Amino acid sequence: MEEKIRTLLEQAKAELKSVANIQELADLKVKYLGKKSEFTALLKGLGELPVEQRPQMGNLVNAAKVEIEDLITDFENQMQAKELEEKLKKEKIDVTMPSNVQKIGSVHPITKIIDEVKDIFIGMGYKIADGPEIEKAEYNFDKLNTPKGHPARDLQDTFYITEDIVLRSQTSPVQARVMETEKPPIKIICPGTVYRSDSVDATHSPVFHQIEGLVIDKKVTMADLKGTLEMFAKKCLGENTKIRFRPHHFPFTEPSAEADVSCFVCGGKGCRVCKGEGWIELLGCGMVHPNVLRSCNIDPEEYSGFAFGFGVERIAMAKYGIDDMRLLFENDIRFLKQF
Ligand code: 2U9
Repeated sequence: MEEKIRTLLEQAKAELKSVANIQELADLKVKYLGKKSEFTALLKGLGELPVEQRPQMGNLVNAAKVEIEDLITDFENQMQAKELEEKLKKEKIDVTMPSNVQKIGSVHPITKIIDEVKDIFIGMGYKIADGPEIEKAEYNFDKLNTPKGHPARDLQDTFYITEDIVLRSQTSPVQARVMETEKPPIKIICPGTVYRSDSVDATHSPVFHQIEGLVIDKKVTMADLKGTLEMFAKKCLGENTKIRFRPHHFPFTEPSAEADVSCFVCGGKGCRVCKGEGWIELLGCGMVHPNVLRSCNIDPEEYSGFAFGFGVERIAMAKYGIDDMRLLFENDIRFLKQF
């Protein structure tokens, strides 16, 4: 029996050497250590031996089984380590490979101008106000001293949804709403999209963007308006920028003015951007009309204020040298990626 145990052990060791994969190893384990293995048969046959030989033979069989089990376990560990190593080698990432370039968008020039203007006015203590684009005619016109019959209300110029509801033609209704709900002092700017029934060409679009500002407090004067807009022009277009005011008319301000800035390309000498003028029209402005204050429940005897407004597209076109407004709305990536 001793001989048989030794032979089985040697046989198992020899077979183990030629095992090629985990499955073959599992088969080997069943063959030598399983219920139907020769070792199990030997253990079962111990009862046929003389009583005094039984413990010794039992020990020999069990020792052989433990030896085979240990060898199999070692072999199993080695195989698993080898497999892992091969897997890692196969899955190795080449960090020097060029990556797939992610296309990252850029900020639209209109948004850039709006962000810059917001920053400048926030720096001067203003708040940003927002309001509906579908607006009551009452807020778009009546409260802004533009009663029924006024030429600015022409059906040809504004998109009417009903007789009383319009797509706002300016962001001024936002200011009217703030005046109604908040007590002065008020210092706000209102950037937003506005709509006018214009045909598309190089300088017009039925959808465009405006930024309007409003300051209401006690003793606000035209000097505050001029100082504020001069400061804004210098911060927006450069410290050497000059500003001039020309009388104008708006229904919601009195007196009203248009403001021009010295050309920020040629400094005032005359060039292609300013069309040889040396000046570029920047915005409209004025002292808020007493009728507007009254219609928004603010007493014009106690409070006064100034307002201003400009079209963002016009500023973007001048600043970036864009000669056709349509480029700002076509979303052509070749145009947009320049900003
Ligand atoms: C309230 C009272 C007064 C806002 C103002 C302008 C002058 C102005 C236009 C310039 C070109 C807009 O883009 S544009 O068409 N705007 O000239 N806007 S004063 O005045 C207000 C606003 C709100 C309650």
